[in-house]
Amino acid sequence: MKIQFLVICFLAVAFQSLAQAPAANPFIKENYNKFEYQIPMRDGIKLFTAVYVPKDISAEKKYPILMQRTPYSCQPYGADQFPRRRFGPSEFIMKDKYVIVYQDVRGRWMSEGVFQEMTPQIPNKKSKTDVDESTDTYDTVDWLIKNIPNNNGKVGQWGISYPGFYASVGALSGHPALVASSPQAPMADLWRDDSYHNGAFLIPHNFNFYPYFTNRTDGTPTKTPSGKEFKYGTEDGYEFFLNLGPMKNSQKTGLYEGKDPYWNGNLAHPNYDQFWQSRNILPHLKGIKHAVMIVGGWYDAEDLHGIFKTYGAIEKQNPGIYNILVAGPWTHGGWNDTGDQLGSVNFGEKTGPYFQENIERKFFAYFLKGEGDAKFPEAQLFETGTNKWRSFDAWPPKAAVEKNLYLLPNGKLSFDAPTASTGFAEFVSDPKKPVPFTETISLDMNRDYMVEDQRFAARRPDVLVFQTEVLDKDVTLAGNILANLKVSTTGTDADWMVKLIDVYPGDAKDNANTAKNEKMSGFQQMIRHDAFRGKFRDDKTNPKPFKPGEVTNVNYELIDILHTFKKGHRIMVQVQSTMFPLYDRNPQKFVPNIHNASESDYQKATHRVYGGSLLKVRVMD
Ligand code: PG9
Repeated sequence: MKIQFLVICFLAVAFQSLAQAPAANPFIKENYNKFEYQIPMRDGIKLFTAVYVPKDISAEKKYPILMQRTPYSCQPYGADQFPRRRFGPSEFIMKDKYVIVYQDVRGRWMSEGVFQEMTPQIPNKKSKTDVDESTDTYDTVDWLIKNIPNNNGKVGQWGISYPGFYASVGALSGHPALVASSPQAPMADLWRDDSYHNGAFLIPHNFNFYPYFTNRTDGTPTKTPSGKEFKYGTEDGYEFFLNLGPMKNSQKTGLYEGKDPYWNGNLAHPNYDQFWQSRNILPHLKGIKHAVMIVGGWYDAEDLHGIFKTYGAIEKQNPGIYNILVAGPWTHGGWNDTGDQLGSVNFGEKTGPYFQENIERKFFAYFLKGEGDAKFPEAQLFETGTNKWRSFDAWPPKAAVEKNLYLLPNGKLSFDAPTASTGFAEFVSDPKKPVPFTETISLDMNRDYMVEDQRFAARRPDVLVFQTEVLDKDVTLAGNILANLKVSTTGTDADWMVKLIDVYPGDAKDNANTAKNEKMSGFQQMIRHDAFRGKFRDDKTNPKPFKPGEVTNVNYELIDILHTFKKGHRIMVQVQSTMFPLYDRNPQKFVPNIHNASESDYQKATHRVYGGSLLKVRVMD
């Protein structure tokens, strides 16, 4: 009896585990075979690589290789385990069939070695031990070409976010078989992308991210995710992070007990020092000899800077190569979704599938299979406001004319220069009651804050509002925006956030996506914003205090847009000094490292924005 009971238990457990095993995507199982390799790099470190090969590959029917290098794992592990959902850049490409390759980058998951945050590129390598992501890419491509039977000798790479960075730096490998790279929402310089925005630290974005990087702090390859379960005790990020205070207190939360080199690496480097400078990939993006397609979204809350600066650096540093830009109304990686709306804003069509089928699919088919053509415009961008795709032969467009939008002390915003740049607008900034960055109650950096109605902020006394008269014609802005502020503070440090906003008319109608608690009537849609920590105004590496009361220039860039403010709308600019908890608070008293500030350092301050402050914008006729 006992044995029967045991057999029944065993079968029950076996069945249950099979029943729980996620069902693999049948197309993948029916059309691809899977292999797993540990590929040796030139310094002997082996990188785990999963290879999915079309079953019908043969000497007569060769396929190219399409690769992603990632810190986020090659799951599911096991040659008999297949992804539940699609794999590769899109379902279209999966079904067109390629040899699809995923690789755990050095030091992550099942690969050997030690992970480095955005591995610093070694410009002049002297020995086999001088390895970086470009050499790991070269060695991987070389091995794949030589060891995957019946590949057609061509390799492409793609990736979003961190994988986007690996695609950018992989393009420097110089391997002749690498003929197409698509860095998508790539990180370029963490001090402007995911970690800081001009010195202001992104709290929830990083606080919630780095626990996923702690499954390898002992260095041994693992298939096991880091089991960090963190009890916030609330769903309200504004409350949680206000109570947490300066980031040094993260060490007391039990989440970062001082062991995490990546989170602590961020906190140890609040200035643009060698740690960040050595990780900025942009100056290295030269000598690329193959096709590149940069992809990104106007509403990318993580690597917006990386998208346009990677495209621009490659364009400038590799004259004449095939380097194109695609930007849509997408959040971070949003081109993998329908891309037809964000928050209460509707874009009128499914821009994600359009991109996947008509741009990305054709890009790889041409360069890897020789199918179709590569007659793509230099820049294919979705113009928001009018909701239409536009093509340009250069980005930013040559036809755009630089104009000034003047912030006038009476709350007006005008393209007409004031007769005298006099007066000021002022507000009291209290770090104990910072301006929220969103009305959504969340512990995260919720994606739709990038287009959220800003009336909740406009009505606060610590947010300055400047707006044009009602527009009598459409105004299209294309390219980046340069904020030239003349400011003062009664403190010795201050943050400045500039927000560019499209103000809808009172008779604007709701759309299918308008949230039930929102109205498009008078909607103040955020179009672009960015933050600047004032201590870095003259030197990002050596910060300096403000002189209380002294009129001081704070000049910085807001990243590219292509947006039409339609006739009947207004253009609005809001200026504030807190945007919490998106960014950490500035004590408004100069301290060497704000993450180590004491509660007593945080002080109210009165800030002023003086006449003569303006935004330099590019206007399309
Ligand atoms: N760009 C994302 C990220 C990188 C580093 C810190 C936080 C987020 C990402 O790779 O998803």
